[in-house]
Amino acid sequence: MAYAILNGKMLDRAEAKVDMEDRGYQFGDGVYEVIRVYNGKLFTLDEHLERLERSLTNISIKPPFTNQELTEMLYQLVEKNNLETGIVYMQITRGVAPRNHAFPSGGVTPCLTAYTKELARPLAQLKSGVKTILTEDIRWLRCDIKSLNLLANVLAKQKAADNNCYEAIQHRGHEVTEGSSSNVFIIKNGVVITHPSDQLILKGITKDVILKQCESLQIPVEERVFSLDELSGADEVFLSSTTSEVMPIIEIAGNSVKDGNPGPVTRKLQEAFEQEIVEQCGELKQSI
Ligand code: PSZ
Repeated sequence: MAYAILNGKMLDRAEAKVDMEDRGYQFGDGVYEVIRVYNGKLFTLDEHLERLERSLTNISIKPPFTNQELTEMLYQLVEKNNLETGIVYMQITRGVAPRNHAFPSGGVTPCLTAYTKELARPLAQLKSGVKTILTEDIRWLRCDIKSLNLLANVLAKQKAADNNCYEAIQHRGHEVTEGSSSNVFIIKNGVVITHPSDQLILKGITKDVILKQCESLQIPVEERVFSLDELSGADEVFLSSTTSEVMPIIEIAGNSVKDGNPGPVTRKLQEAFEQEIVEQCGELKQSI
């Protein structure tokens, strides 16, 4: 049997039901996190819980549980579900109330749900690299909040899928922001360049791990806006996310990145990322 968490209680997944007037369902009025599990351990859990807290604060939802309580709950969930390699999905909405755009005046109890899913590392793609398309970034101006409102991201990802691509790289005019569910990095003359973590992108946990590793590997980093021209002229391009790790990009809108193979700096960062997984979660059965 699979288990899920609903408002602090461990339930049979099939029994864990939410009211149709939950504001997450009606307005997307909530935030979420996806956390990677390797060897039954939650990778960069503290960083995810800190970001969740920030997202909640930004939309004026008082955290219904402390990070300590969440840590205990999520570990119980992973153990109950015997999860080795996969993800934990967790969301918190403002709660259930009669439909009205403004926050419920009498107060409302936030609704926490969490479940797990088995998911292998995308090893074949981590080796080969992936293809991408370009699409205009039509999202709102608070992309730093990990909001449940993902309609623009969903449409962008579907456009990628329709073109047999792994990801859609978004841009505001000539400026590249991020993928539909990932951060984007380019490498030019040995320098790693990626969009600053401002309100136009999500401050990826994976991005931050990679930036720290660049520092220890003495790879120069420029966190600055870069253009579509810089993207197409890059030596190497990769994307990062909780499930995609350090994913080489070998094609953008039908044009190959350099010779169409993952480059040396990307490979070095993949290796460093695997080392970080091993340090936090123990030995991996397979590596890239
Ligand atoms: O399973 C999946 O496809 C996942 S798990 C996490 C993501 C996708 N994406 C997170 C994300 C995002 O949605 C946007 C718009 N930008 C960047 C990221 C990367 O964030 P981290 O590294 O925290 O997962």
